[in-house]
Amino acid sequence: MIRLIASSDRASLLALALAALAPVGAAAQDAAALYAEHCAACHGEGRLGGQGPVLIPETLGRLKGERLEAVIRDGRPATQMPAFGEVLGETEIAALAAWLHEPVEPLPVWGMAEIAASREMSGDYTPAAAPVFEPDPMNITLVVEKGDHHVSVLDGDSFAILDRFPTPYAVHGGVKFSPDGRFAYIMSRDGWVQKYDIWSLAEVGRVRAGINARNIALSHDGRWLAVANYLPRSLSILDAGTLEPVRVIDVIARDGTPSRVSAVYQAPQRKSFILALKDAPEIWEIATDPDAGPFYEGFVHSREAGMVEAVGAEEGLFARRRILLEEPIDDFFFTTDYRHLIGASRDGSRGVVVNLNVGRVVAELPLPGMPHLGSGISWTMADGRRVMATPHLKEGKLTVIDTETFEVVKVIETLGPGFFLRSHENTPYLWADVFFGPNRDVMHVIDKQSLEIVRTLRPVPGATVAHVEFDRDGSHAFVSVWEDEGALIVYDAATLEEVTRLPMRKPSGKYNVWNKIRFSEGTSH
Ligand code: DHE
Repeated sequence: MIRLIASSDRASLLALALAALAPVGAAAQDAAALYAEHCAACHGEGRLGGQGPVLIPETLGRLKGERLEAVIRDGRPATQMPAFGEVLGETEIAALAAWLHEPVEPLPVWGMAEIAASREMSGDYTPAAAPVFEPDPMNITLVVEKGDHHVSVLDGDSFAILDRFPTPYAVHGGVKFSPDGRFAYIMSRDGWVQKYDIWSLAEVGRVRAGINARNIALSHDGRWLAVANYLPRSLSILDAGTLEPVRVIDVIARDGTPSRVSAVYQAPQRKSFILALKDAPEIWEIATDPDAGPFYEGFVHSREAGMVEAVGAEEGLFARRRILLEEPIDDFFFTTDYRHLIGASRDGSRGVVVNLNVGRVVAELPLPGMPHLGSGISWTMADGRRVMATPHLKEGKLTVIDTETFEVVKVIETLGPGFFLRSHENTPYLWADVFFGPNRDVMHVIDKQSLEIVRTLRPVPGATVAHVEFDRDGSHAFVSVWEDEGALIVYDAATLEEVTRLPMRKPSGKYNVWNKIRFSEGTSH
């Protein structure tokens, strides 16, 4: 579905565009003029998106140099991005690609007014009184198809697709569900948040909560939806019912440095959001409890063990608490009781354990090879020990950690670095993909007790397989063949035999309503 920036924002976007197009040399001028002529109509005058995606360094990421030039020259198949190879010469394409990686300055404003103006509620949406389908609404799994920016609604019993709807561009991070499992919230890297009614199989509406966003989290009571932003440096809080903005919190470190928010997490037992700051050695906790008491009353926990200093009188809903660290950490794994988190050190060599109650680092552990703690999952061993496992983005191994002592229990060697881990309380196995390198077409199945690989699946030789979700009772595992002409493969989770294969366009994350709202063991939250 095509979405255009609201007309009320055009004036400010034009101002931004003029700033972004400010001359910094002839090449830049030329590139800016080329952009205005050929790209602005779809990607916005200020490069902040429109019918096409945002084109700024933060969203382009690794798409740079020859890869970006190739997209401009050849277009993108199965999208509305045309090939400009016949209109622009090689020098012009190279200049344009280089210019797109220049930051937009000054940083765009995206506050309450801009968010509110972007909100679009679906005119034809009527909430159904009961699910409009027969199957169990708690056994629905949403499958994000990155290939053509859609979500498929999968019935976990019959494996039928009940609906397939368009999403904003470049959905990232976990889809979140209202506590009753009825509504789904889907976020794109361009900052759009889409609300979908599973009972009605219909979009409720969408709103742009940031310009470059990371992920979303729903409060413990389902009332507030927090959006972590890189651009601007803020946390946007929306009313989860209406999608109206209720608060934009500028994320400014104690020393005055504005910081990107790497991610926001729901901490249900704590009745709070936990924020990972990218550019500051701080963790923030934001209360989602209107009665948040002295715990939140504006205390800063200092680097010295356990000392606290009062800095204000923040209390009640959205009160903020800072935890000061020696260095920024992000990509958090939370223990089941939300008392501790493990974060990854910036150099990707260590895990840092923070006790959220006392607000300080209580342990460190060796985790070389860039642990991907956000994908960590936990379970209980036969001897009663509660453990967690994390993949590593740069090494072919999984590390299993005791979550009481924070000691390494075992390092499991795999056929390459993986991205995601998944399990379910009713299955004896955890499933670990290999996402990078020559063996990215395999999925390891590992026994949760012996910690040995019991099967290595290679369903489509040469095709990336990644990310697993289970149905409600854990009897089936859904695996993505992460390719443009990809598929969702359904496995019997006990026999590990293939049950069926559904063609899909680059399926990525999959989210089962029941497993997510019940915080199923084996799901990363
Ligand atoms: Fe993700 C979840 C961060 C790259 C696909 N990713 C998350 C979450 C974070 C995160 C903080 C947790 C969100 C939540 O649960 O709400 N991801 C990052 C990065 O920092 C990183 C490494 C670099 C970046 O560009 O942002 C990164 N992620 C990727 C990809 O390249 C992936 C494979 C493809 C994509 O869509 O961009 C990717 N990330 C995912 C998926 C989830 C996710 C599918 C949800 C997993 C789940 O099971 O909940």
